[in-house]
Amino acid sequence: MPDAVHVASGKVREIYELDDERLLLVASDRISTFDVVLATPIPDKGRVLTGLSAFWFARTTHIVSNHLLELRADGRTMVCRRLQMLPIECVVRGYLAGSGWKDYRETGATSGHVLPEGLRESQRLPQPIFTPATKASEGHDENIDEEQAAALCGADRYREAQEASLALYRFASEHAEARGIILADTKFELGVAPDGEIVLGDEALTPDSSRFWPMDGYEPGRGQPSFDKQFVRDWCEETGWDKAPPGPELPNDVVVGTRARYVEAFERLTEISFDEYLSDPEVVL
Ligand code: Q0Z
Repeated sequence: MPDAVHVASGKVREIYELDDERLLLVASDRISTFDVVLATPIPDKGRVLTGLSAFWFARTTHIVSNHLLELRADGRTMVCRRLQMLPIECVVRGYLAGSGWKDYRETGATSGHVLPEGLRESQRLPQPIFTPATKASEGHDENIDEEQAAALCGADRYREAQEASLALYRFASEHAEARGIILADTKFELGVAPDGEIVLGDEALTPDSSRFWPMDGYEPGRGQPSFDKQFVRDWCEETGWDKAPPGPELPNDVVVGTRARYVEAFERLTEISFDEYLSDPEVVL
C-alpha cells in the first residue's frame, strides 16, 4: 500500500488519503485568532483537540454513528471513514453569540428562527436552535434558512442532520455545563457513508469547532471570554497588531498559559488526566 497522500489543509489541520475508503486527519499545534494563524504553536493543542473529539465520538454513538476508525498512538491522528460530506455546516446555538448575535441585532432572526425581542448578547436562548450555514472555501460561512439548506442536502438528509445535531448539542452541553463549561454553540460536519447511513465526521465538540465559555463569571449583556484563547486574544489586542497576516510571535507566558487552558478543558470535560492521554490515547475511547 502506498503512503498516505496529502489531500487538503485547513488552518490548523491536514487531511491525507490512506486508500479509497479511509482518510487520516492530523491536528497540528497551530492556533488561529482573529482568523489568522499565528507563528507560534501551542504545544499539545492538536492532541487536546483530537482527544476531545475521540472522547465525544465514543460517547455519542447512541445518537449518531461517526467516522472514527482508529486513534493513532501519537494522540493527534485519527483514521477515519471517508464520507460524502453534506454541503452545509451544521451549527447549533444555545446562546446568542457570533454571527447569530449579529443577525439577531440586524433582523431579529437568525437562519430563519425569529427570536423573542429584547435578547442580550451571550444570553441563553429559550431552546437550542439549528442554524445551518454554507461552506465558504474563502471568507466566512453564511447563515442560511431551512429551505435553502434542505435544497442543498435534500429534505430527508437535512432533517436527519438537524435531528442529530440538536441531539448531540443537548447531550454535550449538559455534560459540559455540569463541569463548569458553557458550550455556547458548535459546528458539526455530517456526511453519508457508502451504505447510505448519516455519519458524524471531522472534529466534534472541540474548542476550535465550538465556543467554550467558563461558567464562572458568565454574564449576559457582553461578549464572554473564550475558555481557551482569551490570553492570546488579550495579548494580541495589547500589542496593537493590525490583525493582518502574518500574526505575531507569542511570548512564552502566553504560550504556557494557553496550553494550560486547553489541558484544563480536556481534563474537566473528559475527567481523564491529560498525562494519561499522552501515554495511551485510547483511554478516551
Ligand atoms: C473533512 C477539513 C481537515 C481541512 C473533508 N470523513 C471525511 N470524509 C470525507 N471528507 C472529510 C472527512 Cl472528515 C473532510 N474536511 C474538513 C479537515 C483539513 C479540511 F483536517 N474536508
